[in-house]
Amino acid sequence: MGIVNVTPDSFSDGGRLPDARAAVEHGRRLAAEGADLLDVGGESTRPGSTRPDEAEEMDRVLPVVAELASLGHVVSVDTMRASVARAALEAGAAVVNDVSGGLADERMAGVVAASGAPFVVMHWRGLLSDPHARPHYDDVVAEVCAELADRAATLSGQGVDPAQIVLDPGLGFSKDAAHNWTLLAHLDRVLDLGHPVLLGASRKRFLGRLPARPGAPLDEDAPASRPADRDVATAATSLLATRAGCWAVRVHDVASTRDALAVHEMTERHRG
Ligand code: PMM
Repeated sequence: MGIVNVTPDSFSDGGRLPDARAAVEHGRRLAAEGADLLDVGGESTRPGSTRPDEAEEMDRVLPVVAELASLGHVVSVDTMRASVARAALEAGAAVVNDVSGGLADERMAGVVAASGAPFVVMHWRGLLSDPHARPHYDDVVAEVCAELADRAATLSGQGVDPAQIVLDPGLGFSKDAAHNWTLLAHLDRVLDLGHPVLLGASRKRFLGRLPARPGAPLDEDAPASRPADRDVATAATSLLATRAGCWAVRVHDVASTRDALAVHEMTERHRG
């Protein structure tokens, strides 16, 4: 899954139309590099970012969804708003990706159920607190899995077919670096919940603060690398996710992840 963020700061040419055009071009490039799915989102979930209102989010996302879908790409819409999800599905989106897993908008389950589209349900504690507030878990894997299972059961009760549900442990959302590493080490437990799993590790902060060399201690005070310098580490997480059996990885740089997945495929082919 290639990421197409349509936020004012993601393409620097300014103005609505150039932004949409640049986003479509970006999506086409990601598809040419090997993305099977293009994830179009109009809301930044970064700490401190302000939410666009509904009309603004629609303006950002719909033209890009419609154009990419009309070009034959499989598009997912990254939104927490049921209205945006519905409009994007009407515009040609095939998948709904909601970082709140349906918690932010109680109408989301109905929209998704009516569409029959795959629904990416990410682990999110944003309603309990600020989504980036200091997280607390006694056992992060057990709690994330239990909360995801609970979400899937609630959504099924609201009419969503369990076969539509894709689960995502939500790396970086109410999770510190140790939580993210622990979840990455135990993806099998998320997969054991019985749904396809999507992983979104791409360029996240915990990948920008790796030990300087194998065996070296982690320097907690070292500055994080720039997001664009985290693609090799991201590709390594893509390989881990694929080996674990994940359904998809959501990444900014498709080419490096495609190479990582090709390494996986070639070694599998030659396993004998
Ligand atoms: N992360 C971000 C946005 N959307 N969707 C899913 N399903 N999983 C994620 O981990 C996820 C997401 C934030 O990352 P970005 O700001 O770099 O796009």
